[in-house]
Amino acid sequence: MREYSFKDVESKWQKKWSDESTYKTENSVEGKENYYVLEMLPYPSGKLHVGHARNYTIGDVIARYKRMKGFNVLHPMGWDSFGLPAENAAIQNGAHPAIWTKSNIDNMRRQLKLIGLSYDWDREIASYLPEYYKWNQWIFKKMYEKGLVYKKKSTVNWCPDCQTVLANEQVEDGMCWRHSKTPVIQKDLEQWFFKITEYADELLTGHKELKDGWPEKVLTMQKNWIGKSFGTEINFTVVETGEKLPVFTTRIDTIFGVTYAVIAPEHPLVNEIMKTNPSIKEAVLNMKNTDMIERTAEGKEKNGIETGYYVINPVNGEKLPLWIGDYVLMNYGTGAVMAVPTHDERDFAFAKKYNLDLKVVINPVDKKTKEEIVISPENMENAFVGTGIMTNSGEFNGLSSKEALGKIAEFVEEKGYGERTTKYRLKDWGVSRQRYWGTPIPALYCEKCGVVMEKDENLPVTLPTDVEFSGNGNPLETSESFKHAVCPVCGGEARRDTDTMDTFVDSSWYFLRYCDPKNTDLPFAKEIVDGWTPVDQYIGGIEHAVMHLLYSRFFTKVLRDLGLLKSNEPFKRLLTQGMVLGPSYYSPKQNKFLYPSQVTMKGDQAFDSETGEELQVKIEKMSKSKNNGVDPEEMIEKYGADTTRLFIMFAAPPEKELEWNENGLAGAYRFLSKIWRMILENKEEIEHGTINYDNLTKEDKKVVRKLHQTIKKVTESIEDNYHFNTSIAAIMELINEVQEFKTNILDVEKGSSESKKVFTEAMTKIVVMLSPFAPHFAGELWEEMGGNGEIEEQPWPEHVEALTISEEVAIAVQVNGKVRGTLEVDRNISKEDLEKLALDLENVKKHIEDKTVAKVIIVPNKIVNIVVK
Ligand code: ANZ
Ligand code: ZN
Ligand code: ZN
Repeated sequence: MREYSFKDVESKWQKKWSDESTYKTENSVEGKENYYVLEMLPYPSGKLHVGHARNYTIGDVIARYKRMKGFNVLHPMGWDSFGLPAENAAIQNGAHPAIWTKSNIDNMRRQLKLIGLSYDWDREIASYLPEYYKWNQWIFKKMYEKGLVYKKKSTVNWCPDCQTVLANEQVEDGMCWRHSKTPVIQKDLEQWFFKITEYADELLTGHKELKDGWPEKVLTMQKNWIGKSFGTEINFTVVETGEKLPVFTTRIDTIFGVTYAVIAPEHPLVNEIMKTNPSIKEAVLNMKNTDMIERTAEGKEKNGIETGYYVINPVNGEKLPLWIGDYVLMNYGTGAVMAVPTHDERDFAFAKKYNLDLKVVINPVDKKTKEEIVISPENMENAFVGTGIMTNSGEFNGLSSKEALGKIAEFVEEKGYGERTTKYRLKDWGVSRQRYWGTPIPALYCEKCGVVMEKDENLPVTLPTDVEFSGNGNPLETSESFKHAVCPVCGGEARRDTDTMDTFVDSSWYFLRYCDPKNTDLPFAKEIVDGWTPVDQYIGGIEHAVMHLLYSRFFTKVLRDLGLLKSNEPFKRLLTQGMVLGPSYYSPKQNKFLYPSQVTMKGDQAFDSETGEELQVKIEKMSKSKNNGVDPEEMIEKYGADTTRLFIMFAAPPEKELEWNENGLAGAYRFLSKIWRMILENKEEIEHGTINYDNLTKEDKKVVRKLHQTIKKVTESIEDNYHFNTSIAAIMELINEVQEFKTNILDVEKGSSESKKVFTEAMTKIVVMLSPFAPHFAGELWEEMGGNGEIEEQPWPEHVEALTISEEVAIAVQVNGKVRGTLEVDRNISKEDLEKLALDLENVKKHIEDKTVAKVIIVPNKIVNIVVK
């Protein structure tokens, strides 16, 4: 017998798939429905990590399964290839970012092919290529013409090391996401923005369309991110200037309990106050330089500056002190807050710290007696944030606070003090980056014409090569050829914008480009994209819940409104795969993590092989910093791609965490080897042909039944949220049964032709069902068994319900409604025979001995009830 040599098998099939373009996809195929399965495209960092391998294998199994189910499947791959690391590499070693990027892509593409992923490589895209980013510029222009792109000065997060603006999401605990030791500072810059807020409401209501296909967790994260609040904007009056100070509150019911007001340090009023009260300048500057994330962190101590100014509460004319506070954000609401320390936690902490007044306006209600509990400020240890009965609130006293919320809002509107409004936490998307390795923004500045967009026929505005990567500032500004341009309107001299776009722009519509990747007239043709989108199944990490997944939804809606496509949503179903975990080995003495190769195991305990020191073992997310990652390529080298794929799919359902362990891999390898041997060692038992079900022995029937039960189970588990682990477990059970059949029947009795056909049928279906998981292996065995055509062309097996049912049924036998025995009988037994068998049971005989049988009632396949008198 030929041994299972995965290397030969895998390279053979990979070559064949490539030579024959096996996975090339047409945009439509007569009689087939389109199905689009997509994994989030990778950043070409250089090497695949195990998380990639898991993500893409899940997608590949789905793609292969759907093809066998008769769909015309689109399964593409590409590269999110703009961004900082390429530029940092350029700074370090002088090579142009394109060179670094291209060689990383080449290596990772080679690795993807080693996994045996069934991509249509003809549709590959890379965002760093002008033929791709041209369309970023084109879409930018279209959005500009629609008023969805604008420029404004704004305070931005700035990393002094990156010398660039960071998105809020790129700030982690006040530090740069790439420089964990560099505090982010605040800086005012002119920036381009996308008006995502114009779609805030639709991004929320659109969740209705997604609720069946997306994890609830992701929808909740988006909902919180968009942060829609209903409230009231009410005007206080600044005593010193007579000007209005609008504040936004969601708790207008507490308006009589306001004891001071707070504004953000960036509030325009602060500049005026500093003119008359310069002593606070330094404190204000300090406060402004603390970054936003830290300022608003929960539980963070609140800092304030007393202004010496006062405001008037419109509802009761009270004169209240005005403070500047770091817990108030300029870019939410109006940047000013009416503080009610008795009923708001943040205000309470602030008032306690600075000894400000407290006034209770809502009393709680006793849950049991339903009576009002009068609380007083002296006894409060926390703010009372619940609902209750109104007090100290003039004409609203005695109302429930819930009712008062509406009544006071009406009152405020009637009196003209303010209005009910809706606010969102979602901010417009700042897309300007002061970096080289991104899509140039197609804007120019002309002295005569102002801000103008480059002409369509001059797109793409390509990245120049006469640039210096010094590590300081924006390299684009060092290019003379780039900066000096011709005004597309007047033909005079113009200066090009040297900002590039946030790379999230690239990934906001790439899934549309795959549908029509070579289009040179448009980003994509509408009818082609409409034939594929929304993407039927999207797969990626939960870390993209808010940015990428929200931006893609925004882009889809914008492109729809531009008439470029039909869908409202980009991704019909979303699967967020779990993390891959592995053991980490920490040495307390050396204060570092050791590599598994440096560790010796004794039972469950781990020791440093060199020093003998006992190490701390922890199962945690694989990461470079913990030295606990596995290299997928090494695993493929050692066990083969099919084994690696099978292990990944078997070890956990896709959405759950997966614990890597080599024993599991070895087990998967043994499983495949067992099937290999069962087929190659028993070639003389292989007999294709139609099974005559009437001629089967009891043992034959048992195998047939198990086969059909397995087909059912495997298919149902896949259809139920892709629980591949359950599918594989079912196939393993079937293999054991077939193996028993082979040893006990085929080997011993030299089975009949019918038994051989049963064996062949079972092995054939096993190979077909394994093919999405272990495609090279299945292809090889299919060929060995002399299957017709290619395995990829085989339809997914369907079970026959009747064949899943056992022919023996257990029937309860009752006498006057009491169970007196059971019978194992053929399900097709006649009523007469069944009645005879029932009356013949020893225990039944005992109970009817001295009585007369009046009636025998038979419920087919369930019960025989003997009625006696
Ligand atoms: C008075 C009040 C009394 C409030 C009370 C709450 C409880 P959400 O629900 O997140 O929209 N607020 C308003 N603008 C703010 C800003 N720019 N920075 C920080 N806080 C701000 O939060 C709305 C509430 O957050 C508002 O309602 C306001 O405090 C505060 F018992 O007004 B409230
Ligand atoms: Zn940085
Ligand atoms: Zn001009």
